[in-house]
Amino acid sequence: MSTPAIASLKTRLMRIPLRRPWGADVREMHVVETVVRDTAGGAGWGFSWTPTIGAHAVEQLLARDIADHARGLPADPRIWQGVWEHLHEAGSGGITTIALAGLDLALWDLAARREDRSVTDLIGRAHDRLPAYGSGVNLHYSTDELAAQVRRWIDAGFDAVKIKVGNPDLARDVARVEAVREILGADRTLMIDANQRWDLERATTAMGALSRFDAAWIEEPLRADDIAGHAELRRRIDVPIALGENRHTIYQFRDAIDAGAVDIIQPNVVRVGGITPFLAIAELARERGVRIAPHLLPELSSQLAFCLPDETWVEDVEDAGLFDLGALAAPTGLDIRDGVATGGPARGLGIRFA
Ligand code: SMN
Ligand code: MG
Repeated sequence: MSTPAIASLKTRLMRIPLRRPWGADVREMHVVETVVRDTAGGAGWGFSWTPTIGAHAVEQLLARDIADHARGLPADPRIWQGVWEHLHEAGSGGITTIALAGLDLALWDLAARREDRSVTDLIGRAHDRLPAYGSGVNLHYSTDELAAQVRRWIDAGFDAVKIKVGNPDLARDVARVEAVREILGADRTLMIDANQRWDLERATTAMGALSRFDAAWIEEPLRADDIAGHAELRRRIDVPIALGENRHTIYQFRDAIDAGAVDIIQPNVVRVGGITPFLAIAELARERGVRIAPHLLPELSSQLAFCLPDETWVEDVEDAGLFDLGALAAPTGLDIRDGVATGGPARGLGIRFA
């Protein structure tokens, strides 16, 4: 039986208030729900996501350029490359790939539900349980608030946490990381994330001051675009470098890896354009022997992390799960408890917005 064609692609832009703001100006995030219907009466649900910038542009790309191009094509995720090439003059990645994820996720949901199984089982499950880490967008927290957050994670059973660094005053970073390491003890894992706030010299100095706290990785120490800078920093410091939440194509990941800029790549499944490119990037990581740790979106990323050959972390940003924020009609089945991620949907991606 041949694959039915795409009959329609519908979008719905949603604003989701954050219970725990990610900064003075980041009090909400945006989701564009996508629904693909095929000519055989099947339907698939997906979404695009962007915290602050570009949600309307993403919805317009989906509702016009992507929907117009996709109508009549097979309702099959393998159309990804052709749609990406079609969008390319508007940029190889960024808004284009964020939008394209909305189509790709809906097509994966549809493909899995056609076979009455989960996307994880359709791809091929390798793990039933994975370690999760508690993650906080907490640079703007007082040190007391930060300490309280770390204690909440320990009480919830997490053995690994990630906090922000990159304060204008390096002494403040040192004091905060020291306080957090003290609370964690020597045996729990600590990751630090600078969200691109340093330049090469500043990063070198900062990591000199922070190296004694035994971070498992320093994330986005420099502008994500500065691959040569990351490669030079990686020669200078011993702490592994993680990046990728702001890389949008497999070419950008390949170039970062081949330049020696990164130890752990962190593709965000939506920002790279969906599950199809995410899996290709994961295969690249395996070929090149670099670690991969999916960025954010635990309800979705965990479904893919369960399919990766090597065990990796699931990132659980405090109070930022789509279900916890009231955005979903029903839970996805993902369970994060005692620092371990298990479960997931029985069919498709299981992500339906309220
Ligand atoms: C992050 C990025 C975007 C939204 C929330 C949190 C952060 C992370 O950089 O790595 O978790
Ligand atoms: Mg980050």
